[in-house]
Amino acid sequence: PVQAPEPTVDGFVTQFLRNLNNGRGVALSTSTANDRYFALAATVRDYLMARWLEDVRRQRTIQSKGVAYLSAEYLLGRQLDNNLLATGLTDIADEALVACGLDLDDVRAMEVEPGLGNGGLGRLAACFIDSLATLGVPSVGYGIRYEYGIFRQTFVDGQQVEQADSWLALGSPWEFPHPEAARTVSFGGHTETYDDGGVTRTRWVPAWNVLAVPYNYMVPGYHNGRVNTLRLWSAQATQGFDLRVFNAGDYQEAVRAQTYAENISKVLYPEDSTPQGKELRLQQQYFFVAASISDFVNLILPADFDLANLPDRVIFQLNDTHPVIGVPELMRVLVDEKGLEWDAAWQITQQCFAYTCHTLLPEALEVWPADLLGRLLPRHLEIIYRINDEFLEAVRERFGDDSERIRRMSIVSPDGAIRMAYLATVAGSKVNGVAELHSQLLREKVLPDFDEFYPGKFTNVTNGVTPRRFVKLANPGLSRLITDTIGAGWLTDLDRLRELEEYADDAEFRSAFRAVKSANKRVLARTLAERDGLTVADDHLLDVMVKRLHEYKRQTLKLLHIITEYDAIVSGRVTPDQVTPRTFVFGAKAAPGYAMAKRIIHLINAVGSVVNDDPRVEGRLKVLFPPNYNVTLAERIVPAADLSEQISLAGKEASGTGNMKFALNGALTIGTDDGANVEIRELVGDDNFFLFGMAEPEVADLQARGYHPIDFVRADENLSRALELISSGAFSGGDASVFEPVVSNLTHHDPFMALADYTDYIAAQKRVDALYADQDAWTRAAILNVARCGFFSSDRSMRDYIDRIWHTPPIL
Ligand code: DL6
Repeated sequence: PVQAPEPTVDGFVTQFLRNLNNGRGVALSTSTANDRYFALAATVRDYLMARWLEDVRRQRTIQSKGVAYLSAEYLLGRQLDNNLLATGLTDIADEALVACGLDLDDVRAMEVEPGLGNGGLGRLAACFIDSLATLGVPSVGYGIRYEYGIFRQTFVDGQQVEQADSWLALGSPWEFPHPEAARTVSFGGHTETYDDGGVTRTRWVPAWNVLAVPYNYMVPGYHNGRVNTLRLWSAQATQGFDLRVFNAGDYQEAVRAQTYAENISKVLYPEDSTPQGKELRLQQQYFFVAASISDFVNLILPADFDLANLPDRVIFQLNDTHPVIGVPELMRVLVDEKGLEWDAAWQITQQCFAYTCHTLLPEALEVWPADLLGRLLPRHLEIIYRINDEFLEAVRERFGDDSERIRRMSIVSPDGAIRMAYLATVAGSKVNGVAELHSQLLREKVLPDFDEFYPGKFTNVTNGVTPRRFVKLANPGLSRLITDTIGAGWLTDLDRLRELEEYADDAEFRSAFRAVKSANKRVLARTLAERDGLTVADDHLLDVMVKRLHEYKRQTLKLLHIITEYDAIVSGRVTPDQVTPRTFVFGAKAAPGYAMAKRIIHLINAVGSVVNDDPRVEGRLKVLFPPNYNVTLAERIVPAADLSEQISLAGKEASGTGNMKFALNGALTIGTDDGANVEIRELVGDDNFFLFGMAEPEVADLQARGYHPIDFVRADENLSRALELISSGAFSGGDASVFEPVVSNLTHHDPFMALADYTDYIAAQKRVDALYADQDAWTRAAILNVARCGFFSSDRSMRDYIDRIWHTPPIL
């Protein structure tokens, strides 16, 4: 075992300089900022290394049950500060750099965040692995090391332009490649039967292979000396290139196979994208899942391990449908490779998987055309068919020959596609949704037949966020105030925030709390000025909507509110001083293939330009839309926000996790009864939450009665005026055609009923204004939000998974 360097300023300086000299091959005087960042990261790694090696060793020796978290996305955010925090080295590093004549801020700015996720689902995975390490639960996060993460967003004339995110251009100091532990992953070909000593068996004869090379990342627990592993797979061709073809001068052909293979981990798949990417997406999914299962079964388990005991050793958690192809893969490994009988293998498989669903949108539940699956993974398709046959047989035994039910429950849809959520539900020991309401709707509306068939299989685990990153790192001022008030220890026991309740009426605490918020606004102002040249007024109510751009999340509803406020002033119906000064902040990326979402981004920017340039609303209304919203920017925006916009149509947002981050940082929520908003409101109390809009049953009812958005336009003059302003070309230089599709979609279809909720939303915004006018009352409500939201720690989520699904105790 290695010895960790001395945890002193001198020890740190020595190690840092050693890493600069020996690791980067430069002297301090000739080093670049990037050299220093790499040397600093290496130094932090050196402090973690002994613990990591010890944890890996211990987990292998004890062989207790652990979690293999299978996720196609990990939206990690920057690592340096998180790892310094976990090791308790932040102050030492700060002083050490000063001793070297350097500034930690300058070095920290060099880090490029690995954007290996699209949004909430990937960020949740990152929070979960942080909490698992902090709880000391043996676990490995498995995923893909995309060479290009989520695209970098820029705006050209207000429209989104995507650029490749080459986050690895300068390398990453946090990863440890292990080509010697590469796994071979196969594709294509056919299956055949053969005689195995009198038993007829099936084998897969694949057509092509790729290598999956693991890159390990440390996942340190907070102040507990534990370090888990995140293992991301990178695709490599089995053969670099064909020398014969190369020598014959056909250079392109010589590397064709290599390019094809390496495309698999080239780029993070943007959801809602084009069908052309579909095959590649399935390749990605199988690639990382097959490599991970092989890694666990062939490398982590001892050679003499009795696979009948696999459920005592691992639970593969399926993070959404993306890794569900792991179910037939484990069956294939157990039956074809390890020689187990089908029934025994199926028993094991059913205990080794659990499935988390993250959506209620039918289009987000993946289905794979059988011909595509059969072409790429012929053996897996056979296995899925057999699982389905046996499952439907069991359904028939229970319910008789109810052909309608059989059709509804079949893993294979009537048009021959494989429904991955159904496969996961049949195979999983448990199925969970991600908030109470979501889990309920999942049982009642998405998978009701399965709920009936498998009593007790469905459960809920409400999402959470890590307080280390999203309170301590993002909001040092608030963290200090909390610790000064209730003492240390709350960061790993977030329920203790309750102790703050009694300070909600304490004038001194309230003023300190307000001072923190103001300071955070100034930090955000500096960040946005440097990053995007934007200015933020510090006396405005900061009204924030940051999340993926999707119609169900209803950024258009927010826009209609802004336009209404703007219209009221410029039409003279109110005087500017009757309007609460507000800065509206948006952050959102639209999937590149999602035309309506991109048009809405264009409209936000267009409204922003007009509002921001109009002297009649100066000092009253401002719209900011910094491009390329990511975790790093979230860490600045969230602590500065006063108002958190969580305004999806009820029944559409599975949970939301942004809503939790804002509440924990003292923003008040304006929101619908959707996802985890419901639980936030229950906890913080109705007086400290601005509820509006239809609840899910009302939505269903309106849908059933027939929704005509135009009725709502006719009924509310403010709404018709706002829409008319867009239609008139007021935000598009007089050209009415530019945003006509948005208006026409809203007034004729409005699939997410923004117009139906508009009037109530505006009324709720008036309540926001009224409360904000009373700063004491507002601050009190903000404090109570912080005090009552400890439930939303991802540590609690992990405990719930452990109790309800995994049964994996921490190892001490
Ligand atoms: O569970 C994490 C996160 C939830 O908080 C969001 O509500 C949900 O939209 C998101 N789901 C996805 C999956 N696909 N879709 N849509 O990203 O998961």
